[in-house]
Amino acid sequence: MGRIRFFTAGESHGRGIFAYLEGIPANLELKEEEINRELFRRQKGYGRGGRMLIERDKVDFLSGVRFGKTIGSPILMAVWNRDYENWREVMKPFGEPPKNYKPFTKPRPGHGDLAGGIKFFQRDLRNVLERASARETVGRVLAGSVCKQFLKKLGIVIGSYVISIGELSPPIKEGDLLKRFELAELSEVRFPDPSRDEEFKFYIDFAKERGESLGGSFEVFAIGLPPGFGSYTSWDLRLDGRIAQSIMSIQAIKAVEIGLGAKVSTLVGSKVHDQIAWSEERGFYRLSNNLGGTEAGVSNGMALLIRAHMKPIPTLKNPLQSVDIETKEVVKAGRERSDVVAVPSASVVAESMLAITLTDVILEKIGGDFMEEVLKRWREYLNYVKNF
Ligand code: EPS
Repeated sequence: MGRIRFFTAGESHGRGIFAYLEGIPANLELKEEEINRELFRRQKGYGRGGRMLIERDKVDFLSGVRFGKTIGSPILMAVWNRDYENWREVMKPFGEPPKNYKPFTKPRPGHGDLAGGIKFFQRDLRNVLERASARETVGRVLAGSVCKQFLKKLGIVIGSYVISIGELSPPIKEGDLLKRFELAELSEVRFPDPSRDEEFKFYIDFAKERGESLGGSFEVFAIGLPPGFGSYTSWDLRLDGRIAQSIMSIQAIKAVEIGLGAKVSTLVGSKVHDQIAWSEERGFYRLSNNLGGTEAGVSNGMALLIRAHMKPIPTLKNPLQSVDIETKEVVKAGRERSDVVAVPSASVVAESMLAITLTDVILEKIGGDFMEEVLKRWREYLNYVKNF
């Protein structure tokens, strides 16, 4: 990371989830209700499990903000877990476990249980699954929604929509990215055509009845980033690489593509590269956006378009084979309350990760310790690009 430092802490059934965000300029006006709206968007989506009926995620600012504005110091935010009340005895930091407590010893294939247990020498795999859980993404949305409010001041808009769940991938109607986003916001599965919702819900219910879980794919985009962000000069400065890392780091994501993604390998050059045009009004622009807004790891002024693919949720009602780590007996994997599908939520989390990455990349280049300074430099840069 360049200018921004961002960390999360917290266990799924512990006190809460916490986000630490440092490097946001002073005097950024923040709307608490905007952050809560983003937290709510993450909780929604058809196919989530019983936990989402318990939680009502709301931000609690612990530092870095006064009278609705950032003050330049680290921002610490909390979302307190309502479910902690039900787990207090099992999750308490000190004292003995309750009398009838049974450690989690039957690792679920696909979850971090076994690999994490070996890594940290934990024989109660609850110590792994509590942090490997995607509940952690609350912290990403906390920090991401602050970054989104920063980017909005610069005229950058971020959105997402689901393109498939399992094998169900209806055609997406033509329309620009913003229109797709707008429609996805009206859909229970965040598909950019709410008239398909019943089809998706039937498909998800069918998987649920069979004790199955599902994955899927989504696209996340950013509009308004000018050319020149990121760099080709060193591997770790490449914008596409930094975006890929931030999206791939979201729980259960197994592939990330930019623009046409994997398809570029099958097409001839003339069908891939985005031809260059110029007009007085727009300056340089492209006749297509196959490369998803980056060339040589540098933004080219077109919309950033990223596609991500998520594996099915690992907790299954009809569990797969596992081995008990204590008895070494072949057993059915442990069962926990779980979601059937969480692709709509993951798309909201990806918006946040993209927002954090772009805020970092922008502040690294533009700099500035307070918003007035950042905005002045931003306007100067836009002017420079237009007149290039
Ligand atoms: C998750 C298991 C479920 C999900 C959870 C991720 O939680 P629980 O075990 O409490 O039922 O609901 O996601 C969230 C809690 C959330 O806020 O997104 C897992 O094992 O990854």
